[in-house]
Amino acid sequence: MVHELPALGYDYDALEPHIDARTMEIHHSKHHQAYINKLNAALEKYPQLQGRAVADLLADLDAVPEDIRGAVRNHGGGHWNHSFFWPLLKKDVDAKGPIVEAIVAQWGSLDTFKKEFSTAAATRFGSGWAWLVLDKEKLAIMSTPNQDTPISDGTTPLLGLDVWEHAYYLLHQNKRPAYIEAFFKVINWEKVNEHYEKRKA
Ligand code: MN3
Repeated sequence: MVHELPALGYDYDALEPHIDARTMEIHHSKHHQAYINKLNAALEKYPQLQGRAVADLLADLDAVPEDIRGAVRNHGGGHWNHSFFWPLLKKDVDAKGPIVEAIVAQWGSLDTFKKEFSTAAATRFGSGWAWLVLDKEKLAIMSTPNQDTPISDGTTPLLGLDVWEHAYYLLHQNKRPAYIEAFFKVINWEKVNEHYEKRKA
């Protein structure tokens, strides 16, 4: 057992009513755990890779042995993405700080950014993620399919939104836009600022 489920850092009901406790519990304790179990199973054959940070493996997937490359991409990606996602969620955090200033400088307003990010999240066909990334010092909105992660493209994720149905179906059923709207009420801008400042430093 190499990789382990990180603690959520808050209670399952901490994001109510925007994201419900049952969804958080299943998402964290079942879905995220499953990615970790399958990643660990794939790495069993390659003990030399077991001590490597999953971010390092994802940043250079071509260096991962071919027979487990897909598993590392999917389950390692799932582990990394969810570990990145949980701390991005917190209620009642004001949208302010250097990242918000940079967003306004680039998109003209936070509202315009929200619209474009929401479109990226809503139009990702099937399962995947929407992202705010730093791409060569420039902010960009992108989305990835499945559990693919911006790290594999060489960009630095600052904010991410899981748009797999398992992230919202219990509360919002098929209404992904309602979940995206709820997400904007629980963005932990302090954490997004942290990612941005760390990258700039
Ligand atoms: Mn998920």
